[in-house]
Amino acid sequence: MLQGGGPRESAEMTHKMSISLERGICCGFYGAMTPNLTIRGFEIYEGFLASGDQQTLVEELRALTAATPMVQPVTPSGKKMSVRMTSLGSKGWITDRSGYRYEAQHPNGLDWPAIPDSILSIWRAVSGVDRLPDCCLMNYYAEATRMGMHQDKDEANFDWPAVSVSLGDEALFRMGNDTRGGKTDSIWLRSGDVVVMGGSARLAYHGIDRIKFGSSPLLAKGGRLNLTLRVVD
Ligand code: MD3
Ligand code: FE
Repeated sequence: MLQGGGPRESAEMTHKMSISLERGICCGFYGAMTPNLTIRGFEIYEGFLASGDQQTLVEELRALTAATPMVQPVTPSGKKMSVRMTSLGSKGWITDRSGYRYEAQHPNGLDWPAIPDSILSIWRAVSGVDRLPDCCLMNYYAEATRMGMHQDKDEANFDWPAVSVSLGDEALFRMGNDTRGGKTDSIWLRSGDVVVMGGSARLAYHGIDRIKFGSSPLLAKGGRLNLTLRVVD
């Protein structure tokens, strides 16, 4: 365990207000756009989004996904996942009895909503690449939701990084190796933290062991919302 539950004042000094979501541009930016923690190639920007920007983003996402709601996916083997998911962008990640894949429509037949500029601004600020993501997968963790260790390999080119945004309750994020098993490191991700998975981290096994339900006031019903931005093809 590399980080516990203590305050992260230095992180907040470095990154809070690093982006204004309302204006969609970088401003009020106190330091270099560099992660304040790097573990196994995972670049962690603690406290990247200020709490007002987190609230704005959650409200925007609630409105955007009203017609393409979270669904509880089923694995190809028929097991219900505990996480609930929906997507934004030209492609969304889904799983059902037919397999894991990206699709252009929600299971209800509607196109996924476009990824808003507020989210693309986060990608522009930290990804280090010019191309924009095709998919923003939204994962919702209610109490007792977890995500087992896995790799993300349904995308065409693993040279592109992926970017994750944590909103709401704290989550214990476990980072492993490019093959299953072996030693791992874990960190508590908090609301407003951003993680960039590029290079060796892009194909590393990772998962969410548990959340601290009720630890954040951001989501009215509690729980955690994670956004992952991906280049699909
Ligand atoms: C994306 N989500 O959606 S985000 C997932 O917190 C996923 O909901 C976790 O793992 C969550 O696939 C972790 C961080 C993460 C880490 C490695 C990745 C996202 C990634 C590698 C490739 C693509
Ligand atoms: Fe993943």
